[in-house]
Amino acid sequence: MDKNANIFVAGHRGMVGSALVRRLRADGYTNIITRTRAELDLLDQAAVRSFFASERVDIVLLASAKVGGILANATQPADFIHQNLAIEVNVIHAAYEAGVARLVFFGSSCIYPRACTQPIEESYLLTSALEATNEPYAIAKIAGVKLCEAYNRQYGTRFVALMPTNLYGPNDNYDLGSSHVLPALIRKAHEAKVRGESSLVVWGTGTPRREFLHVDDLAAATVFVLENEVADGLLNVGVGEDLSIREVAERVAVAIGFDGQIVFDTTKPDGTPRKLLDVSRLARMGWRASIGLREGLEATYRDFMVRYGSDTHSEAAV
Ligand code: GFB
Repeated sequence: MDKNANIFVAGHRGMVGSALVRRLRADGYTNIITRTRAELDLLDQAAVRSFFASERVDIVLLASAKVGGILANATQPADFIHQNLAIEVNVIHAAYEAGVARLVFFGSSCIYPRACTQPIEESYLLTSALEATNEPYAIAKIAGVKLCEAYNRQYGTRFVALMPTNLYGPNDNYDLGSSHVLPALIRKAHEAKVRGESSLVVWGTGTPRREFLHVDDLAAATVFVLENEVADGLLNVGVGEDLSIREVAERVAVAIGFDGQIVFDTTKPDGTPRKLLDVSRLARMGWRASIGLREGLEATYRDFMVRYGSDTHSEAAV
């Protein structure tokens, strides 16, 4: 991949987008194009077409999305399906019209059926029903996968859909109403520790299992796919092992130094029982994740402390 390629990172301020920019800069890519939401509203089709008509873009990394944890998905289904569909349709079509050579679309492991065989292979897509708590989001992301495949087939584009498992890392969302499990537990364990509370409340039964990929590993996988001209439509990106939510809470408590009791709030949903990705396709091409959960957790907590450590005593903090 030409180090002078013009690379548009859509969603550069988010956890995935900022990790992509960090990695590209570290690897010597200097022509990185970014736009804030105020500068370019990806929900506005005319604005997106005008952007691609005025900017020379060689590669698009489509990390912009409406994302959130199990509660956000359950309470904002229309926003999740509308915004994600609009963003991907606008950007993928405008990229094709502008003759963009490569595009990477980012989905999520929730696109796969709730009850499929584990670990989940890419071929299991659309083989049975989705998890109800995030079906609107999953449908939108499945549409993104199909958009890439359809444009590749009809127009000869080389658009790739990467499906990461649950992500965590620097610049994550720590709002307890909309965040994913790992940042939520980091914040809750930190606040319980600094407030001297005796218990850490974990949602659900603690029995669901989740796989966690550090966002810097996703950025590394993305550059690997681009530099190795990988043209496959759909690729899982994960670490190949999972653990229960109870185990995650215990690991977080150790990393933060909280030694109180872990209690489970079973009035909250468990969501998908398990969604461990089969990572062998990308492994056969030569890429594997390298950031372990212990190391990743400690680094993420350090990032949390830099950003919020002094003022998480109020809900307004994040
Ligand atoms: O990460 P999470 O919100 O989403 O929840 P999913 C994962 C599991 O952690 C669920 C439990 O079983 C939650 O009940 N959990 C325990 C918590 N404590 C907490 C907490 O304080 N906050 C949160 N958020 N969860 C998401 C999809 O599913 O996976 C997204 O909704 C996306 O669309 C993402 O696909 C990757 O892992 O269940």
